Amino acid sequence: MPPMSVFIAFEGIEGCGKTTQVGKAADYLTKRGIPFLCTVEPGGTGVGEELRNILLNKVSLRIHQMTELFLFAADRIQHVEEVILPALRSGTVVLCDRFADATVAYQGYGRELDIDVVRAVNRWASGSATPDMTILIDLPVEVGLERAKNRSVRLETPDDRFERERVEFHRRVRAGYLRLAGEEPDRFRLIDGTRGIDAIHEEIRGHIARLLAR
Ligand code: Z5A
Repeated sequence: MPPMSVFIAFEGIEGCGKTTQVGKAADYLTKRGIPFLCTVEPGGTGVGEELRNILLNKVSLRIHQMTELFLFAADRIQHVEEVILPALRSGTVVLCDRFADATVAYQGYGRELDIDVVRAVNRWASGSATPDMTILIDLPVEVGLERAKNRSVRLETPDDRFERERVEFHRRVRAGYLRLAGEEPDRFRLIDGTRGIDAIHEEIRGHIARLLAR
């Protein structure tokens, strides 16, 4: 198999099933013998892990919305430079659980920051890294939050800063994502996330196979 520098991002609201589908996509690439890397934002680097802890778990910290925007940007700069670009340069498929569209959806539409400012910060933080394909797993907010809630109960983990947000916040995020997908139909693949895990994977696998065949 020749080296493949392909960047695929997975996006969607809380509990949409991204992480599950990144795992299934990784299994598929393993079976095909294609070198890949799974990574995540926030996180994906040592610095990113520290930032993730602040951004998600420090629920008692009052984080200004612009501070939040720049912390996600800082995480992305480190991630792009340390992980994503080196992997792409070495001919590896990168599967990334959230990337820059999450900042537009959450900080732009969710927090209602100026979209032009968010996009400018994003351009600067992402540098030359742009996903070749973005898988957007869409489903009603109530379904995603219910899944996330059940998982928290099962794993006995406390809600993070985003899980504590009101349902209206998550509705704005979902609408923002759908708007982004409408603006860039060539890059986005809109997936109905209300179906079973295997049906969703089959559709995503088809998109990945077609992208790799190009
Ligand atoms: N954030 C931001 O604000 N700005 C940014 O720029 C970036 C991120 C990059 C990261 O949290 C938070 O950071 C995120 C946005 C913000 N917060 N929110 N909301 P995270 O990484 O901890 O969590 P997440 O990214 O939101 O993902 P998640 O909650 O872990 O969910 P998921 O990855 O979409 O879903 P999952 O873990 O694959 O599945 C959730 C549960 O549903 C699990 O029990 C599965 O077994 C189950 N599941 C999955 N698929 C199905 C189907 N098809 N049917 C039934 N059940 C399913």
